[in-house]
Amino acid sequence: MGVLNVTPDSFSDGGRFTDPEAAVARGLEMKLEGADVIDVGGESTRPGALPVGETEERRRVLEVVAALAPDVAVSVDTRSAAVAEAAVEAGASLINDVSASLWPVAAALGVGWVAMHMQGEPRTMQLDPRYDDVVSEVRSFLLARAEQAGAAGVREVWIDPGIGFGKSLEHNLALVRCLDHLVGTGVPVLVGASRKGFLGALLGGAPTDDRLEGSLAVAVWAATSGVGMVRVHDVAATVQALRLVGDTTTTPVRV
Ligand code: HH2
Repeated sequence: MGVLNVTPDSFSDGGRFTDPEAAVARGLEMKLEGADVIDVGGESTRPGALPVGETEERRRVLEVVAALAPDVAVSVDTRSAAVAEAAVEAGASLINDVSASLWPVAAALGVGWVAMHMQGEPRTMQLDPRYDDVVSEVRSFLLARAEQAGAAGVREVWIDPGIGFGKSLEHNLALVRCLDHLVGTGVPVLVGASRKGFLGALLGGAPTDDRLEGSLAVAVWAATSGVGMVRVHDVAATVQALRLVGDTTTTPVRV
């Protein structure tokens, strides 16, 4: 899953793709690099981010979704039911939902749904995240949501531990280490660790654009743990790295 943020303020690619033409070109480029899905997002959910109004989010994403959808599978990264509905109408086939609440929309529209775990909300989630047992709490939450979605009739459900969403460095590392606990639920798992802050912290304060090696290491680790899809900025490099893993496991990992 290639990341395409059509926002002015995303933590990594913010401001680079606010021009729809540049966004569509980057989406098609990621397809050529080997991405299976392009994830179009119009609202940054980085720590401290404020919500974006629905009209503005629609303005940012719909044109880009409509332009890409004939050529490549598109997911819409949104917490808004109205934006999700409009994006599906424009051609998106997957709702990537960091609020893990939009399964009724996915069920009604007959599209896939990603349920991501987040503690709190973006503005305040990194202030003091706390868990008794982060791995089992995240696992139980996601499994319950996947069961609700399945019962509602959603036919393609993914679960995602939400790296960096209301999690300390230790929480992120525990979740990455124990991805097999999520895989063991039998629900397909998606992981988004690309260029995230915990890699910067581990890599001695490396800036966002200098976290490629860490991002690749997590993608390869995720694939060997049985994760089915990784959400990344650096598609070409990730596809190359995962080709090796794909040759040594039976299930190819999607990007
Ligand atoms: N992370 C981000 C956004 N959406 N969706 C899923 N399923 N999993 C993730 O880990 C995830 C996500 C945050 O990264 P990014 O989109 O690059 O930045 P921003 O939120 O600043 O736009």
